[in-house]
Amino acid sequence: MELKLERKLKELFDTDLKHACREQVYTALMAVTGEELKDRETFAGRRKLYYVSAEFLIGKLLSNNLINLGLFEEAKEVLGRYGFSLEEMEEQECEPSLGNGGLGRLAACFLDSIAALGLPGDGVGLNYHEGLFRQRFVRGSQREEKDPWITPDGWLRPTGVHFPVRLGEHMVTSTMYDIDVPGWKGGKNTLHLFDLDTVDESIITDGISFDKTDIQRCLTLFLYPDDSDEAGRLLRVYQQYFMVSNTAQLILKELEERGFDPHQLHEHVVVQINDTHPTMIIPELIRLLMERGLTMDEAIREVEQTCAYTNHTILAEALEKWPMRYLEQAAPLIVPIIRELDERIRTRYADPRVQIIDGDERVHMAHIDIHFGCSVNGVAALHTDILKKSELRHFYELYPKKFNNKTNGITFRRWLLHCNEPLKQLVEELIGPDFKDDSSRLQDLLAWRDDPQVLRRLLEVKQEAKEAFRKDLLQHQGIQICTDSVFDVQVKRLHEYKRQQLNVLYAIRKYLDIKAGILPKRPITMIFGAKAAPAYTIAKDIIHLILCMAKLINSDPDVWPWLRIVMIENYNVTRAAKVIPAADISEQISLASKEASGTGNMKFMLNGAVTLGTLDGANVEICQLVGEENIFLFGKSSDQVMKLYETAGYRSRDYYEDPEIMPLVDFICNKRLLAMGDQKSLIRLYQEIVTKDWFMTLLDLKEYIAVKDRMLEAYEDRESWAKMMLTNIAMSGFFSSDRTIAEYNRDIWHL
Ligand code: 26V
Repeated sequence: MELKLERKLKELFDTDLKHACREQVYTALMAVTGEELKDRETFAGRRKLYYVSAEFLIGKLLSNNLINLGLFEEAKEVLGRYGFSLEEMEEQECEPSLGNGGLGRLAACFLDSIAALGLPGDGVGLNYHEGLFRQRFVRGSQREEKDPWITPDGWLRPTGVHFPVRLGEHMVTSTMYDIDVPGWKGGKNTLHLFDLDTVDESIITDGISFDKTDIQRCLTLFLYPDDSDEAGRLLRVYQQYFMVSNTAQLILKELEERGFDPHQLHEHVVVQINDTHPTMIIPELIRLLMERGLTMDEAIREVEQTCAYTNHTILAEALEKWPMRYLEQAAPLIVPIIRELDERIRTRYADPRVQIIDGDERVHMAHIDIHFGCSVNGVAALHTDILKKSELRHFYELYPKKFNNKTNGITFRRWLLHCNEPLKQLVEELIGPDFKDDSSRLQDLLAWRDDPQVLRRLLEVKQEAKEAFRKDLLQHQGIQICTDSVFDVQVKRLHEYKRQQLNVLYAIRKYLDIKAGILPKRPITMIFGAKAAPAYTIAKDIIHLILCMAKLINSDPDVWPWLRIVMIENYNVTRAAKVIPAADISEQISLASKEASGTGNMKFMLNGAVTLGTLDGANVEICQLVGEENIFLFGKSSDQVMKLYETAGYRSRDYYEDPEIMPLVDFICNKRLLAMGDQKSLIRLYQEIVTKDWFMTLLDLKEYIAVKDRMLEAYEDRESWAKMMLTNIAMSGFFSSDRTIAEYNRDIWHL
């Protein structure tokens, strides 16, 4: 490594490690790492996977790549010897924000695990120039800014691959860019990101606004452009068709290059459709196979056995149903195919609930996937059960064998080995290095459950991570926090169903207690981090409330020594890797039945935080693994919640009128808060909770407060808390994405 860095510095800057500046060392390190990657062999096999996804939230790659190349320790050592640190190198790397949250991060973890297991599988998506958006807080509210990430010394490589794509009335030519995905023990795969050369950043005006009708100049500017208006929704369909037409052409090109016939597609190719965003790959592949001489029947048969679909949400508003006229405008070539597929389903099944095109000429994307794919999977046991018995039950009755569960996972390379060095070291010292290859070995830690010395060391490791996060927050936001306080963390996308508002109501409760002289045993630091979709008004109102509460508390010397609220600005993968190791309490408080899985919950568990959660998503499996004595549960069950929806049995006002609840909700419109913030926003949020509260915040509020208080109490018995931490870490092995991917391969991909 040292020699290679020296050579690179000489070649690029005519300098050496002794004299180079930080920027030069960074450039050289990136280049050397890139060359090591280039030399790696690509995985090959009889059948190849294409993981198609509108999002890949890959995060910064330098450390990740060094780890997978086996050069991490060496790089740290060499840099250290010359007065540099790997952290300061990482600081210089831009984070690509090519995802919203869980779904995109899952895709990135999966790529890592596919390569770790040595399976031939590439990711395919879009090369958004400005990512999602960069979040800034201005006068207590979220502002969106563009977030450019493409730099000349980055990981993105142009390829000579181009495809013609018919977008609406125009033919365009794509360019494919590649990012290497190294395996943990050698080999590599590729993430292919498609783009249009005509895309023009200069059309962005004021924040993230641009002319959404100028398709050739805006197509891949942003991820999920605001779909609150028609032009935004249409642009999304253009993006989706562009993504899948390129993917389909790439698949057939590579199939032919490998010497196979399009008639053999399913024997050599499998396509995993990540949520419904890539659904149009089904009609597009059928179309292209027919162009290559297959009959429609043959083409459908091939594609059916090639494509598999993952569902990531049961929220009705998130299940895509595109008006047929959007498809006619953006993707006219596949419209006749979709109509034909719809006809075939109509002749097979009379039930209107399983049709592809509904009475309003809307195309139900998930229905295409289910009828014309070979597998439908949910992402946690509870989620798959709900799909089977409720959301997709009419389909489950038709195709029981297609349905299967694949509980999500996370890559331990990033979410332990990289982000929590001290914990990694302690674990390795206790149980040896085997857990790095076989995460289930973490269970060996249980042997130390009753060892006071080990438990003390675990607490010290946590303290170290809290200290590191304190510094990070001070450096990035100028906010000071106290590491002797409890770190209570809720970081995830902002959505009403995730119920950040429930957490804020707890903060209000504590604030009122402290003002009344009832002090907590120990100071509490409540840490939030969340981006809200630009057009999601109530989500932005919740951010505003959090920021107003933070300000109110900060300006009140009665309160801030006991309670702090911090909101991480521009929460992303990089910030996640800093805050998760530092967390004591992991807030997983979605309304039961609504969070398909969650993956943050797994990252916290692995890093020794204790979960405060509802029995939702993968929390259910966390609870089964650690036992009820090592998790803090509250709230109505998913069955009870679904019953309430069915019978329209929840009225938030009934709960609001409870004398314990009313003052907390009313506080949102308290005079001091209104004077401090945006009245319209606070009143709107108050009204929403009192009159609607679609995600039933008030239903679980009292129990949440009681259980959280009990949890803070439990925190004071440091040794028994450390036992809970240890149990959580020890049992988290199941949530390695290596396990998840092995299951996908065993049951669906057969690579
Ligand atoms: C999408 C949309 C789009 C329109 C507005 C509202 C809305 C709400 C939610 C979504 C979710 C899209 C799918 C998604 O990101 N699902 C997440 O997937 C993760 C990986 O499987 C899983 O852990 C999360 O529980 C699930 O929410």
